[in-house]
Amino acid sequence: MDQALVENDAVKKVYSHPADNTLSVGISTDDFVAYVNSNASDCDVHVVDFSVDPSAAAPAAAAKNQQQQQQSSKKSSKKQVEAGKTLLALRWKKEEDFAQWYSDVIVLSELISYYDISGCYILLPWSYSIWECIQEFMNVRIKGDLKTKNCYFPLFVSKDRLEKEKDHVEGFAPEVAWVTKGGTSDLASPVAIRPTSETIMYPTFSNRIQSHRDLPLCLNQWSNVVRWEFKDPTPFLRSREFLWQEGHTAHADHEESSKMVMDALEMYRATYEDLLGVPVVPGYKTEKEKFAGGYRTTTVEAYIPCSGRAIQGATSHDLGQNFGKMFDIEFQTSSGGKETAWQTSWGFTTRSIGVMIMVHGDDKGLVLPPRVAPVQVVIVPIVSKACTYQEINPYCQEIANALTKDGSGIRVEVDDRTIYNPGWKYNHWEQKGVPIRIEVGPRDLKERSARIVVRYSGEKFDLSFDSNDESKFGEMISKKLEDIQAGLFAKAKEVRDSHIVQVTEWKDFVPALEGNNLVLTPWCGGEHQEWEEWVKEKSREESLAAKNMEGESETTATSVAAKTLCIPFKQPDLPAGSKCIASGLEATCWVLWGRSY
Ligand code: 87F
Repeated sequence: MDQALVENDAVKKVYSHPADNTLSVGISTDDFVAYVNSNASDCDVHVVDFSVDPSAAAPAAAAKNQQQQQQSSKKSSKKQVEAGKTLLALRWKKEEDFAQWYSDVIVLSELISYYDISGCYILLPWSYSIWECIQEFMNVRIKGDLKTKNCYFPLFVSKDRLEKEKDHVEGFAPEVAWVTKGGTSDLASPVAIRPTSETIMYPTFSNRIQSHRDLPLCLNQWSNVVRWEFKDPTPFLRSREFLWQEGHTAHADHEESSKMVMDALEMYRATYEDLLGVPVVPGYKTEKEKFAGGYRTTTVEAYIPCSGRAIQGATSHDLGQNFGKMFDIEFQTSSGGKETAWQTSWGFTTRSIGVMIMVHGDDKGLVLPPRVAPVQVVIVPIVSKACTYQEINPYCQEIANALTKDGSGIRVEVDDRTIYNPGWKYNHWEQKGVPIRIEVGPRDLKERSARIVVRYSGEKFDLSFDSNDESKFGEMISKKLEDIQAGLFAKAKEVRDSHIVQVTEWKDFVPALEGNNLVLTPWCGGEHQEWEEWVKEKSREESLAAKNMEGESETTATSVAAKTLCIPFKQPDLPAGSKCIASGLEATCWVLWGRSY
């Protein structure tokens, strides 16, 4: 709590949102402090004087972030930063308290700033640049392989339109945000803010598609969407507004639309694995977990080692003709008949950035795969009395030029700021996850060499910089960046693979979950949705017992219960006579289960 609030008599009340953010309670500062410190709450008030200047060595942003972190910390913590002290390092180890570690990382690395509306976050340039890398990577494929064009539809959707496809919207209705006023006057009919764009786009599909010659119609939009979640928000993973791309396509037959579904999913696999270095399991959603408006849903599922949880990375839907029938998307076939178009939709969001942070980050902060790092190489001059900036900077610039020339495309920054010392800069760029640091000191200047430090492995080595053959230095660094990219993926994949276990008897199921694993089991398949529910309940019960817990809160975003993640495309051999883990019926495939986000 800000000391100014406690001391200033003019502040009569503080406002808080106990339990539910639809209500605010105003009470006197004294009563508030007394309440929080009492046994009625499980935390205590820590008073911080925000007016004290941060120490000279610290960047102003870090001091500000410190305040925001304290505001955002949910738990009572032994690790509060003392008044006036600046946060220079993460307060939490990843294994020690994963949630606190994540909050520290995203703020210290300057990815996120907090905002005064719950569930909404500011994407600072560092995270927005990552999103731009993702956009670049995907746009090449969207426009190329998928032959899909970018476009933009309006943010607002009328009530009539939104509710046109009743079945599809029904389950989602509580999350729709509405605009009810323009200035002070009530709108004659409120308009919704898009939670997804099927109902916004499909009337256009209906108008534009008349003949088989108008097909396929393949549109993509990059936009924001709003889903008014009531579960606890987490930056990137679950926010009320987020950024995404949504692809919507219409085709003349099911074969073509099915191919589009798979091609879009392959793009998502590539974005996770080849760009973000995050291994995923591609597969089909079960009937219970699929998008209700469609015919079949495919997904890529990622694994977060520290929490042992799975997370849906992206989805690609085979919509069949369901929406086509609702929205009259009909075309004249080449033989003169009428047919309803076959559609697909697919989406990928800024959640992917959160997954990447959680998978690669370490106790020093963010670890970025080179292909998405806004800065891939940072050059830090080491100055001293004997060797000044004037002497060393031209050499640093020479190295930077060698790395960027001939369109080699390496993203390099020379940190020649004079207000920070080298140690501060090492720390700063490590927190921000820059893959390679090049340290340049007096000895390097003399010997025309440089010290290379690799962020993810800590590896250090010297590399000589031959001005007659600068390209060699550039090639070595390019090669190293590729090795880092591959190394990060291999490391994540090894961890992920070691946490997928096969279980064939129920008694081993919850113990496997408790070991932070995803669980592959034989399963009786599509017609038996009730058994999925059974596993959910039974696993919740047994997990709570294993953890000595009584129950789960309604608003918690994560549950101890397991659900199906997908039926992986890549199926292990299923021995004849295998029985479903839940029903005991004949198994038809392996299904992947896990606790999830
Ligand atoms: C929330 C409110 C209203 C998800 C919602 O997955 C509607 C919806 O339709 C809704 N949350 N969905 C499903 C979205 C389906 C689909 N849309 C295009 C995607 C990928 C991109």
